[in-house]
Amino acid sequence: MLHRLDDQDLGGGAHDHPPHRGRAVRIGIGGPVGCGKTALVAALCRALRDELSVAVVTNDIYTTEDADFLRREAVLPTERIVAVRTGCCPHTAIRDDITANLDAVEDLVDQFDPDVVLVESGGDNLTATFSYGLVDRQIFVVDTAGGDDVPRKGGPGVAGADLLVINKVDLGPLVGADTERMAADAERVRDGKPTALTSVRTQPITEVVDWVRAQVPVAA
Ligand SMILES: Nc1nc2c(ncn2[C@@H]2O[C@H](COP(=O)(O)OP(=O)(O)OP(=O)(O)O)[C@@H](O)[C@H]2O)c(=O)[nH]1
Ligand SMILES: [Mg+2]
Repeated sequence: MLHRLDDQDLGGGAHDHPPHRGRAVRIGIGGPVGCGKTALVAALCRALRDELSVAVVTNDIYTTEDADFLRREAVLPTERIVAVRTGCCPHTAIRDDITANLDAVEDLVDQFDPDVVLVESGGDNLTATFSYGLVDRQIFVVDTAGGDDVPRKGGPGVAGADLLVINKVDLGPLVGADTERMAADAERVRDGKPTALTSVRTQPITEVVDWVRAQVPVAA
């Protein structure tokens, strides 16, 4: 089925949904397969867990690998990390039929009353975006290895996400990606919304941590 852009819940769609239960700010993290979403979630948990109450929902199609990784890395207590097995296209579970994700988020909200819930989407294509019925804000992640023309091509994730993260900057020179151009192209399509360049594996992600903190009323 083809979606019109305004069906995809980006661009102020938050106002069309009833308020969420609990005080938690729900932040969706989407982007193509392997761009570094789980690595970003791990880094955010490590950076914020001592000052904020954090919980995580992960999405995988067939496995619980991302949740297993986060638990193995002990980024949060085990019970604060919940896996949703979508069994279908990742974008369906975050945009069209959000029930399983909504249940997972609300269970965490009821149990822990967290300040922030991070919802990692399964890796998907450039058109995958979250319903604002599920999240309050969304981060879209792309990486230099996925091609430096990706930001120029735009699309709802790149253009509409509340924060765009261009990750794996450390790999830019190795794959011939011009990171500066990626950032400039992103700026052109993002209408003033922020973009962060990161190398989650090798550098602190201060800009992203500050952005998340700014979304959380108790931390701002
Ligand atoms: N060099 C480099 N590697 C990275 C960086 N961020 C993540 N990686 C690596 O990229 C691979 C994929 O990272 P993940 O965090 O699993 O990516 P993902 O987007 O969660 O993947 P899916 O959930 O399968 O879509 C892992 O081997 C990470 O260690 C980075 O900034 N630089
Ligand atoms: Mg992942």
